[in-house]
Amino acid sequence: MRGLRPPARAVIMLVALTLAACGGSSPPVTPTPSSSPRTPPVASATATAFAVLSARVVTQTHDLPTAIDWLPDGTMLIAEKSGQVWRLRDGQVDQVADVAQLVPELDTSGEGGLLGLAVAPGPRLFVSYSTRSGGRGFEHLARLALDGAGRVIAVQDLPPAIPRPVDTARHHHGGPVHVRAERGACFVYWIVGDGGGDGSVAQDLGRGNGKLLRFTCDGHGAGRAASWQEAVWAYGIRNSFGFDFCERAGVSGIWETENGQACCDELNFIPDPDGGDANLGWPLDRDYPRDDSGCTDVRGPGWIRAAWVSGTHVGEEVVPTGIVARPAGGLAGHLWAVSYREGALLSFTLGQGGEVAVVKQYLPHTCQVALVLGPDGLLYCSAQGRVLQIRPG
Ligand SMILES: [Ca+2]
Repeated sequence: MRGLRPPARAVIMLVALTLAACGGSSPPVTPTPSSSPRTPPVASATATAFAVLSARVVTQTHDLPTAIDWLPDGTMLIAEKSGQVWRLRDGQVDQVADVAQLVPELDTSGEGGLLGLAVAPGPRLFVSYSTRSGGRGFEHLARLALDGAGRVIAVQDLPPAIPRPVDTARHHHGGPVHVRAERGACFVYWIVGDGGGDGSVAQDLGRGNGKLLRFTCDGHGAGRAASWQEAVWAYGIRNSFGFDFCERAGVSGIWETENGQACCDELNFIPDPDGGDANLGWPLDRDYPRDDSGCTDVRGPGWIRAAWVSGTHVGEEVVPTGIVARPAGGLAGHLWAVSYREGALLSFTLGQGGEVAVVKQYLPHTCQVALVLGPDGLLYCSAQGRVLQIRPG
């Protein structure tokens, strides 16, 4: 993540938002980039209704929460960059794990640390984290073993750790983790960043870096070999802090936020039919052609074209992190993502063809990294030292 600049404070604001369908029910609108150097492109609104949006602090935390999920009984689990995992139940917070104690090699420098958390049926808990040992850096996807009280007693790696291509790199780690049920089977998805350097590993199918990986929940790559090499779902990824499952124009798939390079942050959609062989372009798309209308995505043979690309110049990046693509109730009708740079929520409204028609920014200085859909249908985001609930009204 570039430009680590925490939002100055949590601000509870009232905002207006438009309502439309996630799959796209609004008429297509041509995006009109903003001239502001720190505002994402904004098009004329196609509002069909308005509501009020507000944020409230759900709980204070010790560090930066990187991931939030819920147990089947409604208990909220919060993973912090420092390695601690907390549960919030009936207003009480207690610690269920300190991964830094269980894994002394945990590397929390730069963008590293405990980075992903997802709950699968069982319940089974999956996490991702980064380590450093012997001067080398690694990315891990692991399952947490629990005792009878629900506390973590061991961290069990699933695939072998993925070595970082640049051992001195402190960024582009891996990354967000989510679980999806598919035809009654459980799959865990994990994004691993390119690990720094020239990004060439993202196009190398023999390396785990720069990939979206898909495993069965027992740790097998797409039901085949128990290795990350057999688990590549998408490649050509640079540095992602968020993805979610939804549809676009009637096709199921995965929405993903991507950082950079430079101003050209991306919102990508990976159609499920392309899974296993989806190329998001990095680093071949390093040099976007740019003009006054913004960054124009280039499309190489077989690449998936970005659904949206941010600004024209360095400084116009939004640094996207968490994303929710399937909100319900008053929040439905948009994709929601966090801009780390602004600490703000971004709403993406799709046109009938699934194109990004409207982008708006809400609640500046509020959210930083995680953004998830709660069991109550509301959004939850994280910022340094807190978890917030976002609701209409
Ligand atoms: Ca790309």
